[in-house]
Amino acid sequence: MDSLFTKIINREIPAEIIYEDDQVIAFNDINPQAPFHALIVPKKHIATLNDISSEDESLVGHMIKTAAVIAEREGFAETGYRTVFNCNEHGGQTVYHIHLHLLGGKPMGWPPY
Ligand code: IU
Repeated sequence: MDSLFTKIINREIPAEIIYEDDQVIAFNDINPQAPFHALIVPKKHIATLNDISSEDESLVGHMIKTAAVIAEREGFAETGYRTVFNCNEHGGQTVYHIHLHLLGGKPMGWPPY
């Protein structure tokens, strides 16, 4: 069955898409935890970080580079931002299609709990 994010990629459910190329899509999180909160999602379905294979390494690097490009475009690259991959239950993962959270626009706390 398609993941929720595959449905967004296929335009079967709506999202505010802010970036797209042949490998990834990025859209605003529906429950933002910062003034700016987007998700960078690979078009290839990979359930968790544990399922990344060696052939996916450049794709994951591209996800991170995309976060940096969006941060620059949004104007908070210099002040800074937070990127997060949640993995499985203890990591707080709720959607089983890997995604990189990009949060910006305010100072972030640490540790994140
Ligand atoms: P998590 O790392 O798996 O917990 O992140 C899932 C995110 O997906 C979470 O921040 C949700 O607010 C977000 N999200 C979304 O943007 N659109 C949706 O339709 C659904 C969840 I369901």
